[in-house]
Amino acid sequence: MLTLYFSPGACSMASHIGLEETGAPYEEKPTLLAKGEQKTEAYLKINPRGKVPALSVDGKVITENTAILTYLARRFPEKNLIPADPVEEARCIATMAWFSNVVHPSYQRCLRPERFAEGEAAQATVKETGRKSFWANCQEIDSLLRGKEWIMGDQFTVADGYALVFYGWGVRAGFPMNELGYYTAWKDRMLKRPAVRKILESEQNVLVTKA
Ligand SMILES: N[C@@H](CCC(=O)N[C@@H](CS)C(=O)NCC(=O)O)C(=O)O
Repeated sequence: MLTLYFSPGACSMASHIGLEETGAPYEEKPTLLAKGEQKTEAYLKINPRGKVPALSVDGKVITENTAILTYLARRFPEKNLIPADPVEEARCIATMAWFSNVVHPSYQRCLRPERFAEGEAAQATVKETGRKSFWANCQEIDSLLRGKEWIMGDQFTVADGYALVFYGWGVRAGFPMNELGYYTAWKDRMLKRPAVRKILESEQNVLVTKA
């Protein structure tokens, strides 16, 4: 049994989309960050770091989007959710690691500067540099998509669902995402995928709620 712990609007949407794209049955366990549910005793038994997503596979827990998505893609090879060629597979994992290690933290600095510095002035600087980095990262994603259908080229992969998280966050935080032509055209292709649309609607993501 696959059970996904996620919070609507959080980075866990990457794993939620990946799981839905496998077509496999799974159980959903919404764990609402706004209510602090990631810090409850029960959830800390699932992920002691108090973060979403977490995927339980017959009781064994996998954390980190990059690991969850790689696991799902390998478990359901018939869905072609990661390149079969080992070098291309590693490049796909590298892209997801960059999303996790660089892109996600840049957004966190815009949203939660108090986690990175004390005092109003220092936090304002963290926020401003976070905004600059996040925007530069979105521009880099835009160039990664130049001339391509999907992040890895012709093949849709689990990295695509991950990249959509940041597009939504950019819209939510008021960045001019529609200036990023390749990223925006790709986002429109993503919205045409039934599995993607289903998860965006179920999570009430800004990309489907904002006309
Ligand atoms: N690198 C991790 C990041 C996980 C993470 O930071 N999740 C955030 C939501 S976007 C979270 O659970 N935050 C709750 C908190 O920090 O209290 C991954 O990709 O899974």
